[in-house]
This record gives sequence, C-alpha cells and structure tokens, in this order.
Amino acid sequence: MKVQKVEFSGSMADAAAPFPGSLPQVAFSGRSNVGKSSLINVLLQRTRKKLAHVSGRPGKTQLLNFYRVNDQFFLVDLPGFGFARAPKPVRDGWKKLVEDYLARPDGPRGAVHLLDIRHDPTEGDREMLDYLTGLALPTLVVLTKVDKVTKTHRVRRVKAITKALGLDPEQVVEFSSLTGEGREDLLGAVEGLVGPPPAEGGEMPEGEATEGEGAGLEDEDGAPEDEGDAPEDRGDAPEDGGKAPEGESLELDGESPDPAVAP
Ligand SMILES: Nc1nc2c(ncn2[C@@H]2O[C@H](COP(=O)(O)OP(=O)(O)O)[C@@H](O)[C@H]2O)c(=O)[nH]1
Ligand SMILES: [Mg+2]
Repeated sequence: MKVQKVEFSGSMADAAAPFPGSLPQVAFSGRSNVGKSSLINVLLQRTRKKLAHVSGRPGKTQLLNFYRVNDQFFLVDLPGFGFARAPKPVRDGWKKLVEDYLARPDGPRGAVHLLDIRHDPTEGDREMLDYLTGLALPTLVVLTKVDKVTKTHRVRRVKAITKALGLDPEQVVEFSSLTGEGREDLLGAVEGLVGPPPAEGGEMPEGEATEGEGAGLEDEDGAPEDEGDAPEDRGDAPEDGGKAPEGESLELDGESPDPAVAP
C-alpha cells in the first residue's frame, strides 16, 4: 500500500459518538513512550509535518483520534489507558472509552498493539491483548525500537515475547521508527485488516462528506489533543519536535516531559 493522503478527521471523547465516516478502522494502542506517535508518523510518512502528537500536557481529556488514510481506512490512535500514572477513576474512564469503542459492532476491524522490544509486557499490555482476544478482533503486535538491541538479543526478545503472550509469529511485526524497518510489513498487515481500497469507479463509501462534522466529534483547532499520559522513564529522552508550521491543519507538538496530572 502506498500512503498518498492522510487527514486528521477528528477526535472522540465518547465511545458512542458517531464516527467521522464509514471507512473501516484499525486501532493503535500501546503504553506511553512505547513509540506509538513515532510509529504512526513513520507509517503515514509524516516527517516534516508531524501527525501523531505526543503525550505530556497535564489535565487533558483522553481522546480517540481518527486519521483518514488514502480515503481507504481510519487509523484510530487510542489513548494509552491503564499505562499512565493517573488516579484510578480517571484511568477507569479512559479504559471504558477504549473498551467501549473497541467493542462497537461498527468499530475497528482490527487492532495494532505496540510493545517495546526491550521490555517484558506489563499487566496493562496483557489486559489489552486479552480484551482484544475476547472480542475476537484480529490483532497485530508491533515490537518497537528494534534498532536499540543487537541482532542476537533481538531474536531472543522476539521469541520470548511471542511465547509469553501466546502469539502467532505471523502476528508479530518488528519495527523501528528510526530506520523505517518494518514499515512495509506493517502497512501490508494493516491493509490486510482493513481490506483493499474501494475499486476504481466503484461506489464511494458513504460518510465521505461528513468528515469532521459528526456530532460528538471534537476537533479543537483541527488538532488532536494530548494523550495526557505520563511519559514513563524508560531511558528515552523525550523528543522536542517543536511546533508544526503555522497554517498546518495538523498541529503536532514534540513530546513534553511533563508528568501527567489528573484532569
Ligand atoms: N531508537 C529509537 N527510538 C524511538 C523509536 N520509536 C520511538 N523512539 C523514541 O522513544 C520516545 C517515545 O516515543 P513516542 O513516539 O513519543 O512514544 P509514545 O509515547 O508511545 O507516543 C521518543 O524519545 C522517541 O524518539 C525507535 O524506533 N527507535
Ligand atoms: Mg504518543
């Protein structure tokens, strides 16, 4: 698949809200600092104009962010629920948002869950994967930051994580947003989840014209909000990507090191 067009289509704070269109969806999840924003930017080839923006500003609502890719599918960026240092009622709210969204019959066709290849899956990771399994939602597991480990260690880690989570090796994609390794594999796998693009001259999916206008969609300044989850100190210096240029519809901040605070 060639990524030709990407647009931010809006955010949802309510799992029952209408979607910004009827294209198939694929949900991306992972704990804070796993490399989700970097992966989305590489996947969608946003280098100058950073698309998925990174966590950090305190007191922000957790949102599901919808990006329309090639008029073919929505990539839905999920908040890193269960992974952030926030009071339990707040975390429970994020969890409910994500779980209710994932469980919608008209919700995602599949999910992509990210794990840092260097770290063992956490309780939150297992909970997420179990939930996806319970929904029988086809799931890919991306092992991020593979550039950070040696070849030998990498092979060992892939085996260990695959085994620990009882994954099919076919589900596992090794990825580096630094080198771009795994990008094509992941794009191909995502396309497998959402199906082929609409046929040339065929019927356009309905909902095409409703982008960003659905009731319940939140689109403050056309930019997705912060995830608000605390960057966990895993030895990665938070990036300072700076501000997106003026006039860009997709604003993207660099990661701020602020710890998350309860809204
Ligand atoms: N070496 C390396 N660093 C990465 C990679 N992906 C993300 N990072 C770094 O990990 C940190 C967290 O990445 P970010 O994309 O903001 O994670 P998020 O919180 O999951 O959205 C940043 O400092 C990134 O530069 C990768 O593939 N390789
Ligand atoms: Mg992020």
